[in-house]
Amino acid sequence: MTIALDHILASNNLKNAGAAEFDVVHVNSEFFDQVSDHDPLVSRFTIAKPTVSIAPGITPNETGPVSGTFNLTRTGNLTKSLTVNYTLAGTATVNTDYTDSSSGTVTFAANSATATVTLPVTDDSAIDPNETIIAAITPSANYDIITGSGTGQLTIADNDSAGVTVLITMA
Ligand SMILES: [Ca+2]
Ligand SMILES: [Ca+2]
Ligand SMILES: [Ca+2]
Repeated sequence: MTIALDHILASNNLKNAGAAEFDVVHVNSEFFDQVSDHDPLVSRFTIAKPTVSIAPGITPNETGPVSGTFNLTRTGNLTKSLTVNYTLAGTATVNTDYTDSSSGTVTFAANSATATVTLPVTDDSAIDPNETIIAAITPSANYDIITGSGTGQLTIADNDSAGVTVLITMA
């Protein structure tokens, strides 16, 4: 019996992404001991989806003003860019107390494990302490959200007070 060796070439990224199997499909089963490159070959790769998570970064502050940030992290194959959508909620009002410079979409650059959402704050004159911004990653077929790490919360530091400002001018 002659055995011809068949090869499937796969990159390490693909091979290491999950369980890899290689089989010869014996359609020529009447030749029960035939194993040659005339047989169809099948390769099976189980590709794990990347995981993403979000966490609060810089605390937003009306004084400055200082933009708030959320830091996103991903694991898995980093070689391609990955776009993640998110929603914003909380007691602060978007486009009033802050703006969303990313418009609900943030992209991990190729070969980058982190991405940042930046939310510029409005230094208004309203007394609105402890207003919150809650960002939540939107589920997608392109990634898995790490359980318990799909949302993050920031609190805007206010700089307006109910106190009366008295200006004393010395004669
Ligand atoms: Ca405000
Ligand atoms: Ca203010
Ligand atoms: Ca304010």
